[in-house]
Amino acid sequence: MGAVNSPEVTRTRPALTPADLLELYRLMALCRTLESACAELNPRWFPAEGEEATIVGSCYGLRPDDVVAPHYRGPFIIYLMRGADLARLFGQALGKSIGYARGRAVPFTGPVKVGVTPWVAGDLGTSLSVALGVALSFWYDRQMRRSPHSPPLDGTHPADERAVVCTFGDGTANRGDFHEALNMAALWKLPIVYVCQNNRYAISLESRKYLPVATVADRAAGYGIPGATVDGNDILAVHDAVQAAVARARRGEGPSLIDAQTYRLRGHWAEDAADYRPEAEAASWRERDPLPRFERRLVEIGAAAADNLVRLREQVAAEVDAALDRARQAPDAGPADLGLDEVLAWRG
Ligand SMILES: Cc1ncc(C[n+]2csc(CCOP(=O)(O)OP(=O)(O)O)c2C)c(N)n1
Ligand SMILES: [Mg+2]
Repeated sequence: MGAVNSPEVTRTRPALTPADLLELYRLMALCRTLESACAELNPRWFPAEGEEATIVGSCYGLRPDDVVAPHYRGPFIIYLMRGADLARLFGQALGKSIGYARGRAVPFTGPVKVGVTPWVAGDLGTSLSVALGVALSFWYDRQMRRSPHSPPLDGTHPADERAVVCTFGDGTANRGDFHEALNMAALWKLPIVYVCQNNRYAISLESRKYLPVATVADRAAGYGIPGATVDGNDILAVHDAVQAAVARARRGEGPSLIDAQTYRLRGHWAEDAADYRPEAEAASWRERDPLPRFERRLVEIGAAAADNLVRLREQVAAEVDAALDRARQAPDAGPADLGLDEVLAWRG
């Protein structure tokens, strides 16, 4: 059975401006460049090349007071979109003292101050529960403001419309945390959008060996929430579907589940040659690479000239080089960065 594409999720949003389209392209190019830099630095980096349309499209256009709980593959571009500093993110990947967690957490975690959830564990699925907690806190604030004991509301409070976007992998969708989180979110109509960054693999296992349904979005019916599959290599399709689901969450109508179908162009880790995948399969997905695809579309619709896009890519490459230099020159995180003084109190 294919997923029923609920109208709540597939309804078209207002058009993006030409400036938005260029920004989406710049962000995708930045994502690709910084991911390949991280993969070069660390053979155990989880490269996101090929998944940029899903990653950027899901998180573009959110409000600063929304919260994103990102998948571990490709979170840096999301942190940047929310206001993080690229050199500090590279510092994070390199275990430098300028890294946001100063060597104290998994390298792909991000700064909570920009409205993202931290990675509290490398255990897959736990991030869905943390995201659920954030959505619950938004819901709770809303209930408190509407309680008969609160002062009367003067129109809708903007904070009542905050939403959470939670992205995760297709393998992670089989964790118990996924089912518990979606069940509770559906029951209480929590303001959260679940986006499966479905790259068809969990390490070397292909999804047909662990997914008994055609798409992850088929599971939405089991929770009584809208579900939709989208072409995860088409940034506008992803953005449209997620924004429609976010609007629904803001209206207090509850969660949605979107399966964005994409492909991991590289291995699970940077050093993984991914030779367990048929070459023809990888080749067919390389033809659907979201970056050149969006580039062709921008040129076709007259939103950008090809040379403009080349210049944008050059600017992105220079930005990544400069940030990387700054991170490399920073001191390594050392014992002082462990911050024992922040977690232990000594009695003399
Ligand atoms: C609870 C748990 N089980 C297993 C692992 C080991 N593991 C790390 S990444 C990964 C694959 C996850 O696949 P998916 O969710 O599809 O994300 P992708 O790597 O494809 O982006 C697995 C099984 C883990 N980190 N946590
Ligand atoms: Mg996967």
